[in-house]
Parts: sequence; C-alpha cells; structure tokens
Amino acid sequence: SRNLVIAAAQLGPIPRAESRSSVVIRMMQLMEKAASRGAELVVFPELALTTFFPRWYLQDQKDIDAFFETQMPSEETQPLFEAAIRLGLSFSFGYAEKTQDAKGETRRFNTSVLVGPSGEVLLKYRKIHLPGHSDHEIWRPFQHLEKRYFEVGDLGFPVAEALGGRIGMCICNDRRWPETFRILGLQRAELVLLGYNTPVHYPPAPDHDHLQDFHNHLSMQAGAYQNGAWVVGVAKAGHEEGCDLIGGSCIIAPTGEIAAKCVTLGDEVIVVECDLDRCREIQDNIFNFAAHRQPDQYGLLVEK
Ligand code: CDT
Repeated sequence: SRNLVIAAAQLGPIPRAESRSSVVIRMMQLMEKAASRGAELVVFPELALTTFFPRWYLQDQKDIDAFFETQMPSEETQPLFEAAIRLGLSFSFGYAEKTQDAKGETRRFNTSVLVGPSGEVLLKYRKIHLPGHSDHEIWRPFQHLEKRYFEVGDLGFPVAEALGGRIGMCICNDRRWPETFRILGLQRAELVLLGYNTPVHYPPAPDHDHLQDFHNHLSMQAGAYQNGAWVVGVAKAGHEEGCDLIGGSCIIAPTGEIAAKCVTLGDEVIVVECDLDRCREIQDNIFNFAAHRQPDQYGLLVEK
C-alpha cells in the first residue's frame, strides 16, 4: 500500500472585513490540528484567503484588486508556508491571482496551488469552468461574477508526480463537469484536490436549492469512481455576508464512497489515511481505459 494521510480543512464564513492575516491564523490552527492527527497533506477551499467577492458587482478596479494576490507567498501568507514547513506538511489552497504575462499584460485567474513540505510550489492550476455571468444582473439577490473578474485558466488540467502519487487539481464548478475528471483520469491521476464556494440559493433555478448538497456529492463521487481516484472536496461554508454556502467537505475513495465528511458549517478538519494503491481496484478493472474505453466513438465530446 501507498498511504498518504490527508486532511480536508473546511473554512467557515470569512466576512469582507476579515484581514488575510486573520484568515491565515485560522488556517494555521487547522494545520496544527491536522498535523496532530497525523496529516501529511492539508487541503483548503477555493479563494481561501478572503470572502467570496464575486457575489458583488464592484466597479472600482482598486476594490476588485484588493481581493487579488500579486505574490505567493506574500508578507501576509508567508506564515502559512512557514507553519507547513515547521509541521512537515504539504498543503493546497485557492486564491485570486493577479499576474503579468510575458507581454506585460495583466491577467487575473481563480487559482490553486499545491505546496510541498519545504514550501515549494509542486503544482498550480487556474480554474477553467468559470460559472455565473459577466454583467450586473440586478434581479439577483447576490451576484456570481466569476466571468467578469477572472479569465479562463491557461494551464490546462496538469497532473504532477508528487507526495508518492499522481496529483491533479480542479476548482469548484469544474467538479460538475465529467470532462474535468476524465482529463485528469486520462493522465492517471490518483488524487484530485478541489475547493469550493457554493451558495445554497441558485437564483436562475431556485427549485434546485434543496439539491445543492446532493449535486455536490453526486459530482465528486462520480468523478472519483469513474476515474478510480481519491477526491478531496473542501468547502468554504456557512453564512457569509448574507449568503449561505454549503458545507459537506469530504474525502472520497476511488470506489466513490465517502470516507469522511464534515458535519458543521464552520472551521473543521477531517482526516483519512488514503491508500493510493486502491486506485488500481478501479483503474485496472471496471474503468481500465486501455481495455474498455472507445475514444473513436467520442468525437462529439471535443467539438464546439
Ligand atoms: N465557486 C463556484 O464555482 N461556485 C458555483 C456556484 C454555482 S454556479 C453560480 C458551483 O458550481 O458550485
């Protein structure tokens, strides 16, 4: 067996006024708790350092950029990296990334990184499926302006050999798309790390509000099973700035079974010893791609 002890570190609500340094302290407390329970890897949510700001239509670029990181680590996030080094932990988390490309153009992405036990970035991913809308839709009780504030990620769906296994990442809305997990599965990912901010209320189809937890787990459990990978899904949960976000953070086995699940909507850690060799149970059998997949029949999947 190839065991990796993994913690899902759910975060409760982060008010707009809460500083990054305060959030970093909360994250470090979760790291300490995870380490005391033997964790080697701690997974945090999407946009972990701030409130989920796409719920607001912001017109002043300064107000928007206040939620973005131009450096990682920065002065405020450095303590997180130091804590992980001290505890000998790897960790992943999401943040809003503002960067300059080779041509000097400013780019903004919804990003996550996997950081190794020496503080080095092992893997970076930029969110590809950006949900919501780009224009101010005043009929909504709150906005979902990811299409306004972020560009579609430009790094594809990379998978890294790291921590004794093959690791991929995706972010929130990505988990609803089978293509996300299949692209990672085709690269033989054994572990998929993902964070999410999912409002209970979905303004375009409010009749589905009671299904949010179901759809969350349905998507992640299907992704795990159909690709024979461990999946760690971590929420920013609870009542944040007048908006209820689902919890349900969980660690899912390659069989699709939930091995552990959070039971609060606040800061909470769950830990599972994940045997990466268990991916073989699925990848060598029912979803043995080489033996059973029929890519010649799937042309439509990549047509626009
Ligand atoms: N953060 C994120 O991607 N949230 C979406 C909300 C629903 S679409 C407005 C999600 O897929 O969970």
